[in-house]
Amino acid sequence: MEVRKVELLLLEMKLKEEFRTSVEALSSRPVVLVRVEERGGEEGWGELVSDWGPWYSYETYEVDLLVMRKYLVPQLLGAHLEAPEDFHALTSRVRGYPMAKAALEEALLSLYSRLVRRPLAELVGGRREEVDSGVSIGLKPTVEELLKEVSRRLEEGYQRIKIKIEPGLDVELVRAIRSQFGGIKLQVDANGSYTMAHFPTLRKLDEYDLLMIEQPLAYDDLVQHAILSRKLSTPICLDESIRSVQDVALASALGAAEVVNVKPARVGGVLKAREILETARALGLGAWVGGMLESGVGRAFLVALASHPAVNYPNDISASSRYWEEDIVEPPWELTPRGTLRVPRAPGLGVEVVESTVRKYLKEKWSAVL
Ligand code: OSB
Ligand code: MG
Repeated sequence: MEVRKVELLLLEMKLKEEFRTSVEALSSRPVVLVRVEERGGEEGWGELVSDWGPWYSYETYEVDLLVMRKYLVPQLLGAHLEAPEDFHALTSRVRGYPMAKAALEEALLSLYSRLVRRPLAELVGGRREEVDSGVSIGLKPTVEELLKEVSRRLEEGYQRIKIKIEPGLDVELVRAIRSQFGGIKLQVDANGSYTMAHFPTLRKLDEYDLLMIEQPLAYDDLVQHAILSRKLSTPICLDESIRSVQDVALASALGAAEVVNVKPARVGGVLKAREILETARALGLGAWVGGMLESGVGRAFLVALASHPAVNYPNDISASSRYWEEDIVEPPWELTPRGTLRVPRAPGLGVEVVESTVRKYLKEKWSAVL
């Protein structure tokens, strides 16, 4: 496969509801779509998920656009790739910027899927026909609002609830949810906002039979997670701390986590994410696929990846309607009555990008042609 043209489309997509975490409050997302076109005219799509600012990761959409245009796209244009895997060797001189690489790798992967007429899921070792859908709920102004949202999501059929927490907004929320909704599948995500000084609070959370506590401590501190893990019975899940296969091996050796949240964007692509899933399984760690509030384009890759047999918890992959009034793909991603999303069998994304909707949200566009 040889890419002749790369287009980068900057969209701004308004979220239905503000999404607040311990690191930011987000009301819209910068969505950069990558469209690659091959010699024969076949196309592929990917999505850049980096944020307005360097809050969750050091990457931002503006910096990533620069890195893509100046360093990654010029290496890709005209290069002969046997398979999407070759993209990683081709760009290995570029250190870091996993989200920028993931966006381009996804576009190549969906292009390749169309060229060889095999579904995306199959290309990443997926086996399932449906993936288990959970929902991630942001911090709310009041406990009542949180309970209303949990109730609505359970009615919609989501299999498990994840809530964001931060110091001061934690035990009370979990206690309220447990008393109103009983033994539902429930987990919390702190986005690294606690330290061991908060141990008494974390110890209290340990009493609520949570599926896991996600990224309680700083992203760059595996040792403290290992210490915490030995003191709690609730499994520790790592998100921000895991950027590579080596990080999973280290976390496992230290006993810093029992579970990993695997996000293609955070680890440099869907193929990298697959390696991490397989490493986690080999080391006896649990795993599931996390999200970055993807549009319908990025969601296709999450769904494909979550069909991998190493996934053994519900995923942060919700339906289009949880995020957007109008998604940019047709059909939108919809929840089945079983609380799952169906894994498409059609090659490419498995859904169509709706150009007229893309145009509505479009702010800027760049293209590079060979
Ligand atoms: O920490 O998992 C996270 C969204 C943006 C950045 C970080 C996180 C999240 C989510 C949302 O929790 C998951 C989703 O529904 O896409
Ligand atoms: Mg997280």
